[in-house]
Amino acid sequence: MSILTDISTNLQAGKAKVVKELVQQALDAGIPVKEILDDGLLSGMNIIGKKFKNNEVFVPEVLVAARAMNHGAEVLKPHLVDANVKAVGKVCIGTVQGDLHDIGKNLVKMMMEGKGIEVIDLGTDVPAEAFVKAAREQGCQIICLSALLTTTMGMMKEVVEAVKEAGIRDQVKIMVGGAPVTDAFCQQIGADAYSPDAASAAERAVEFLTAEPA
Ligand code: B1M
Repeated sequence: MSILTDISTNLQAGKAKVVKELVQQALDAGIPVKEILDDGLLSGMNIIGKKFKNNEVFVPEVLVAARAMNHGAEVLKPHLVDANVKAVGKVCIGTVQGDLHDIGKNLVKMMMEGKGIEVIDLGTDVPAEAFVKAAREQGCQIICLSALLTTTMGMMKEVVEAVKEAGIRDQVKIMVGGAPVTDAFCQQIGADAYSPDAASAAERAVEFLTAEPA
């Protein structure tokens, strides 16, 4: 069995400590970080997702798998940092109110930090006002929103509205992502950019932060 299959299998079994060790072994063996993430960690998470959908596993099993995923990703974190990165700006990120999924958000945060962006992580279940407060008080140039549920993605519109009401819409970009979110939805709610994955979200954020003022 390859080490990547091993990572996937142990992640599905929720063995966080073993997953951490295997990820380190994979790095030591020179396997590229993206391969470890895609073919080890995310592959395991996808299998758990399918089993969850088919009622073959339930919330407790998914929770321990998610914990193992986050532990494994932490080991990859230092390797996601580009060499010679300069500080490019400040972003606040969170999973919207009512939603507790944080794996995608954490990956976006890691990729952004790897590009020299300072990321204020507001966590999960974050109300619209908390995004506005963070943007105002901490001077975030971008608000990044994650949602994994069709029932919570509507909260993204509330954040856009709250930012408008606070009178700071022209100072802050709003980026959105998460499995049920689409580019059409992004446009419909008046956000600035949709990204399908963590790497493209980080690239888009850098584009916003380094753009010449209009
Ligand atoms: Co939940 N869950 N879950 N869950 N869960 C899903 C999302 C679901 C699709 C499973 C299913 O039924 N097939 C389903 C949603 C259905 C729907 O709304 N259409 C679902 C459900 C129903 C639920 C509960 C309601 C179940 C219940 O209690 N009956 C409940 C809701 C709790 C709540 O939030 N209020 C629930 C609970 C949970 C757990 C707590 C057990 C656990 C979360 C643990 C955690 O996150 N710490 C969990 C998990 C793990 C999943 C699945 C299995 C995996 C999600 C995940 O982490 N994927 C998921 C099934 C699936 O996706 N196949 C499922 C990996 C992650 C890397 O992908 O987050 O999409 P993702 O991130 C991607 C991109 O989307 C993008 O970058 C990432 C990778 O590059 N991205 C962004 C994400 N955020 C971004 C933000 C950006 C840009 C890009 O900003 C700019």
